[in-house]
Amino acid sequence: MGVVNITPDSFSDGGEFFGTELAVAHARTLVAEGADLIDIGGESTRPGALPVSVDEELNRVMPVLEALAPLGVPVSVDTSKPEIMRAALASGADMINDIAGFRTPGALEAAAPSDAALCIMHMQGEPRTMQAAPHYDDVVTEVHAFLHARALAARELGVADDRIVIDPGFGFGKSFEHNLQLLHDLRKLAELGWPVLVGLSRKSMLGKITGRQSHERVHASVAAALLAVVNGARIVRVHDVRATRDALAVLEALRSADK
Ligand code: HH2
Repeated sequence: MGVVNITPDSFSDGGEFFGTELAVAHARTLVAEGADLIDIGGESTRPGALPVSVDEELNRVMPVLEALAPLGVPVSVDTSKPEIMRAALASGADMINDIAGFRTPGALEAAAPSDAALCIMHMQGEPRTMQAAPHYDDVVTEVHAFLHARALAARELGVADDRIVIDPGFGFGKSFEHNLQLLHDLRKLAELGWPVLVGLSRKSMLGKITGRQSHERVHASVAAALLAVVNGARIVRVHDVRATRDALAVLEALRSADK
């Protein structure tokens, strides 16, 4: 999954692809580099980010979604707002990626009556304050229970299992140790049975390990994506598609010798 942030303030690429033409060109590049799926988002979720209005988010996301339709690559829309979900689904979005796990009132009801996939992500707190003092008694057990409960809630509204994707939400209300524990025990989440998506690309956890700024975290991001897939992830949300693709090709070759 290649990331296209149509925002002026995203943590790793804020402003770089702000504006419809820049965003569409970047999406095309990511597809050419081997992305199977593009995730477009009009609101930054970085710690401390300020919310964006419905109109502003629609203005950012909808023209890009419409321009990407002829490309034939599945498009995911990263939003927590039911209004954006409805508009995106009416324009053919293939996935709704909700960092709030479809907890906003009306979100599940907006996304359920469609054929699209739902990516249910775990977050403790909300972006403005989530990194202030994240606390868990047992992060893996709590994230597991949350994802299970939200997936069952989606199922109750008629969402078939093959439309559900789950995501532990690296960096969303989690300390360095929480993130590391989740990556270590990712297999436990995969055992729930729904495909696991992870977003580790360029995140601060990798900055803490390597001491590098977000743009210099490509190698660490590729390593993290590879390890996540080894630990059971099925979809990796990344900024650096070409590098990640190459690393995953090596893993695939190794796995094909495993028979
Ligand atoms: N991470 C970010 C945004 N959306 N969605 C899912 N499902 N999983 C993630 O880990 C995830 C996500 C944050 O990264 P980015 O889009 O690069 O930055 P920003 O939120 O500042 O736009």
